[in-house]
Amino acid sequence: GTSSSNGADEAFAGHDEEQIRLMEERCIVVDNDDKAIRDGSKKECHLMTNIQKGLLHRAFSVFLFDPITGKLLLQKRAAEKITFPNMWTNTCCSHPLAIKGELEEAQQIGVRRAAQRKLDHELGIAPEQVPLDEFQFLTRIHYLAPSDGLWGEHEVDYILFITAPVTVKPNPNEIGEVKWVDAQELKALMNELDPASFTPWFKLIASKFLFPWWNTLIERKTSKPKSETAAQ
Ligand code: DMA
Ligand code: MN
Repeated sequence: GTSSSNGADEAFAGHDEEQIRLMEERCIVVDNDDKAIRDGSKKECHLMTNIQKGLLHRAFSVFLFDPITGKLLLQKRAAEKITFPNMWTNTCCSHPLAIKGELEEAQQIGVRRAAQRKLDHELGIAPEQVPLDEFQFLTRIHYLAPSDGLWGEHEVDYILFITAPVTVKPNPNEIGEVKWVDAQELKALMNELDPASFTPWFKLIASKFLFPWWNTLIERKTSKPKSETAAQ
């Protein structure tokens, strides 16, 4: 509302109240070596004026696969999102928060906790369906991407894969649509739609890493006994 401090802020003009509220979350500001420096609001971290001065924060990108079909769950970001609205992207992205449990770095535990929290918030996936030790950490990527001029991303992004049977109930404030795709279906979708229909980080990950990793996942599933596949 107009009485809140955010309501008077012209950076938020025309945006969704709930998404404005979420801009108060405390992200983890990091240096180029991903060393935590301090906390910073989600708003501060995503304004291009700050990003242009070098402000960088920690994030994660989850790719969730169905254990039976091997398909990847995609989401189309809701129209309500302040950054990158209406774009197709990987299963779930967000930020570990500057709170005790999510600042913890051993075995990427803080990032895993944040991933579990946001899979529930965005997709209604129960935390028990995505146990923390089931997330496979692939790598971290450092990237910068403007959204609309005012807003953008500049992150150290932890890429997490997980293969798990899940029940999905999307939160309409976060997600417009979901879709399960195999690798061929994803390639067809990426050829068919305008490149601007996909988030920049998803295109980056899809062009550099996704397909070979996805193949490895399928090979592991089809060529190893279950006991070995389950081992990390
Ligand atoms: C931010 O995702 C993280 C990456 C890797 C782009 P997001 O904009 O979906 O974050 P949130 O869901 O917290 O708004
Ligand atoms: Mn971010």
